[in-house]
Amino acid sequence: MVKYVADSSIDIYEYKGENFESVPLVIYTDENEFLDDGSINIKEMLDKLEKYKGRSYTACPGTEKWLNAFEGGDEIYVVTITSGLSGTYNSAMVAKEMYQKEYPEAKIEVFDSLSTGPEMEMAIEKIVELKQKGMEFEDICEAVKKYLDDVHLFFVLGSVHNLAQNGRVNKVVASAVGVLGINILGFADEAGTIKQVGKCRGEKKVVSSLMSKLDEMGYKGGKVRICHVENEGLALKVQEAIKERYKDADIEYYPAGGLCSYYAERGGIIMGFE
Ligand code: X90
Repeated sequence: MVKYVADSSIDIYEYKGENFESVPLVIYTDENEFLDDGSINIKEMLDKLEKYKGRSYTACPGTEKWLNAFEGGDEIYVVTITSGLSGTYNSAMVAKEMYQKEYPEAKIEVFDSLSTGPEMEMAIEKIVELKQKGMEFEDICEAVKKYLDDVHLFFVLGSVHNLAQNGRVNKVVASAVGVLGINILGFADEAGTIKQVGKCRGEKKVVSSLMSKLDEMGYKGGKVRICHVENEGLALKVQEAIKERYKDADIEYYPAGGLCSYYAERGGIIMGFE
C-alpha cells in the first residue's frame, strides 16, 4: 500500500481522498496541551495563548507516532518540517529505520523540506501527481528532491514572540518583537532556518514588498500555496496582486493548522511558490 505522510506543520489533515496521514506535533503551556491532529479550535488556542503569561512550547512527534502512520505501508513518502528548526525529521528517520528492520521490503523516503507549511503541501501534491503518472519510487524521490530545490517559502509575521521564546529566530529578528504594527518579512534559507528580509507597516506595503521579493527570487507565475492565521484578507490580497501580473497562476490559500498558527501567530501568512 502507498502512503503519504507528513507532520502536522503541513496544515492539512487529509488530502483529496488519498492515503494521507498527518502526524501531530504538540503545543504546550503549563496549563494546556494542544494536540495538532486537526481538532484544535485555532481561534480559542490563539486567544488562550495571548492571555497566557507563562511559557509555551512545542514538541515534535515521537517515533511511535511515525510508526503508527507507516503501518500497513510498503511504499511510503514522508515530508517533514525543516531539520534546521525541529527534531521532527530526525524522529521520522529513526522510525524509518525501525520500520524497515521489521519490514525489510518496505520503501520509505523521508524528505527534509528545509521549510514548512505550504512548501510541504506542495511536495505532497507533487508526489501524488507523479505517483498517479505511474512513476517508480526511486524516480519520484529524485524528482521531488529537485522540486523542493525550486520551491521557496516566504512569510509575513506580525509577531515573532513564540519563535523568539523558543529560540527559533536569531537576536536581530527577535529585537523587532513587540513593535506593534510592524510586520517581519522573511524566507526559509538554504539551511532551512529563518532569514529576515525586511520590515514593513500596513497591508499595502506588505503586499508590495512581497511582490518585489517574488520578482527578486525569479517568480514567473508558477504555483503558489498560502496558509494564513486568521488572515484570509491578506491571503486574498496577495492572490489578487499576483493574478494581476500572472492571471493564470495556480494559487490556493487555506487556514494554517495548529503548529503553524502557534509560530506564525495571528495575522501571519506563509507562502510557498515555484
Ligand atoms: O517543536 C518542534 O520541534 C517544532 C518547532 C518548529 C519551529 C519553527 C516553526 C515555524 C513555523 C514560521 C514561519 C516560517 C518559517 C520558515 C521555516 C524555515 C512558521
